[in-house]
Amino acid sequence: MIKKFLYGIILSVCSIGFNNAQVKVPAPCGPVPSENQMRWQEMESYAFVHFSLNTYTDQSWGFGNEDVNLFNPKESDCRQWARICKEAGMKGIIITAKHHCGFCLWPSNYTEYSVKNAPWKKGKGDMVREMADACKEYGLKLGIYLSPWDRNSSFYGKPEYITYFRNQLTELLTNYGPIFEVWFDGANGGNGYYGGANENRTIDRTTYYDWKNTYALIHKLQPNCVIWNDGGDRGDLRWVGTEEGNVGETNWSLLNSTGAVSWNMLHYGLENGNAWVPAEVNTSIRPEWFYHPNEDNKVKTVPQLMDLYYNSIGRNGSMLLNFPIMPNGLIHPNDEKNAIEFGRALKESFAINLAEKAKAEASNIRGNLKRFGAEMAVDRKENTYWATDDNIKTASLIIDMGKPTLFNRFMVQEYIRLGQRVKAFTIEVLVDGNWKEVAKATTIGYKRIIRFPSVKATKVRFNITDSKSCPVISNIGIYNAPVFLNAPLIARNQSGEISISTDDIGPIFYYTLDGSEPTQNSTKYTDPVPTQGKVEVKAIAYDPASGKSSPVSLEKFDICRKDWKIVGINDEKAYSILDGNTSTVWYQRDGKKMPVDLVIDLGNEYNVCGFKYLPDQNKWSSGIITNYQFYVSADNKEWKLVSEGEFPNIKNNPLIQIKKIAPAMARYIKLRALKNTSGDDVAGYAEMDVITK
Ligand code: FUL
Repeated sequence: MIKKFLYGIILSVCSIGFNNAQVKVPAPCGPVPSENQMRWQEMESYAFVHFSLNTYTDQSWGFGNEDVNLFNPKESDCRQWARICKEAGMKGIIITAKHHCGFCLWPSNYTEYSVKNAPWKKGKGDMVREMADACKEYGLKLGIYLSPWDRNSSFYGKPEYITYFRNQLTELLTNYGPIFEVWFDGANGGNGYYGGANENRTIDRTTYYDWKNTYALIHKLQPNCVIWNDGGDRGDLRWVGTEEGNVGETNWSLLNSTGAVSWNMLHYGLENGNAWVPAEVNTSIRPEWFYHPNEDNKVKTVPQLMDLYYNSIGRNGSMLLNFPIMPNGLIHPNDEKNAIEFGRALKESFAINLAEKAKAEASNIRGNLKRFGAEMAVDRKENTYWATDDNIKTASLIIDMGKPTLFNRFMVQEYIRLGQRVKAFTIEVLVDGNWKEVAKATTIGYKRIIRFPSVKATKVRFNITDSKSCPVISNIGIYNAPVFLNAPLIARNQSGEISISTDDIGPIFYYTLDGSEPTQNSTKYTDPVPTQGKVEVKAIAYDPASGKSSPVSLEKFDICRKDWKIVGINDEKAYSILDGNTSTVWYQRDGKKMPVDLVIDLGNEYNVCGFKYLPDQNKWSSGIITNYQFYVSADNKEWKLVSEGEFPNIKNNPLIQIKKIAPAMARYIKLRALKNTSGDDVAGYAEMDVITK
């Protein structure tokens, strides 16, 4: 009997062993990343640098006729750029070798419009070479931005341009060592200098560039390079539909390999797409991409950069953060300071993984095998993972930290070499013997980081509540990250009252009106503050509970708009364009065809030297003006045209548009809308203001 029993045990152990040997790694689920995409995804964060003739003309898009003699960055030092990016934790730099104006930062053999004819280094300089050398020195990878749209080239719009473009691409991909990414901007505004033609040239974006053959050239010259292309044939990576610095919380790394891509697809990916096309989140450390002195106090603060990190890398995207270069050839000290502090804050946030020393157990383990066990998700190794049996689509993993522990971040990664699977999950924590849900989320992908208010708990339960196929989780982290307060928002309404606010819960505000730095000894903000005339407001948020202060916010307001009247409009709502609230918009849709005029009576005569126009912040609204004329008048009868042109890149980056004019005495101003982004006759305004002397 005993013999029989032992025999039975031996037999069943053997059969478990036999079954285990049969348990294979999970089959891939849907499309999977290529080796190039994998290498790129693991970089996580890298930089852009925007530098060109625009840097010298205070423009965002050059027309193509700007003088090459302007380019003379006397102190230029790509090593400074590389050092800052390295200290900010970045792994590479993409340089704007050629922006839309056509000026080349390298001495191209195919055009005269390049550094070779600029005074910089007596025409012997090569900024791409210096960038490549600096990247090498700092252990960073090099990427290339080459604008397909070229407003300088006489070839643009003709078949010859494609050869010109490929010749330039060949120079860049042959002479500067390994390139990790090429970036093809989709912008195409139409008009330009085009070798002196000064005309509008339109192309068919779907056929003109013949991307198929350009991609083949890239694959031949740089087989390890990934391609970003906005609007052309499907590249290896996708844009996320905004330049604000976030991708959807639900973010599938999939799209269809052909067909049109809607905004939703860009922002959220496509759950059942047939191609792996992961998201790259691109944004600038300042509102605009190129350097503009008036943005020196608009540099993203550490809390804003941390938000960017969580809204890009923390949502299964990569983070591409731009640094504008100043005319002297350096990154501004404000940008440097914030970027380096951001790097430190990141290190501090993720220094200690509380899950690492913890015990892990799972509700289901594939074939009950150790190599697919729960501990594989907390072993720090990239190539091991916790996986369940094939038919399992819901499962839990408990992490036991042994004692009550304080934390506020949960990080999870799927083993994406086998595809992206998880559709939904929750996080619960065990406090005083009770499970409490702290977060509910959707997709994971390469990396997902969830933020929640600090909680002290012994165990964390990660529940996968829906999955396309059996879950495969490679890594889990639990962290107690420092919390940063956001700099407050300062606004002034039409009657001149200053208000200070924040989205954070709890802080109080201190402010100054005399230019001094606000501290806890400054005036405490309680109610809107009445002001008159020009005023400079600085404010901080302060959290009494933690004793922490936010970075300083600074806003400079021009004359008070109290006496302003919108002329000839009987709609009271029109005054929302003067209310200081950037989210209220007024649309002029009175059936008139473009051009549409907005006339404002300033109430008194002023020496006007510019105007500001903030478009609707929703890029899909009609009414976002792209081409304008600006007039001034003393009597609302005789008008003088003082400025005209374009509001470049206003749809993708709906910034306040600031246009300076030669000072002119005026009581009335007129903004004439000539064209908008949607090609209809609506003119929309979130805010209007003037700059006076
Ligand atoms: C946009 C361009 O038009 C901007 O100037 C900038 O280069 C940004 C990265 O892409 O579409």
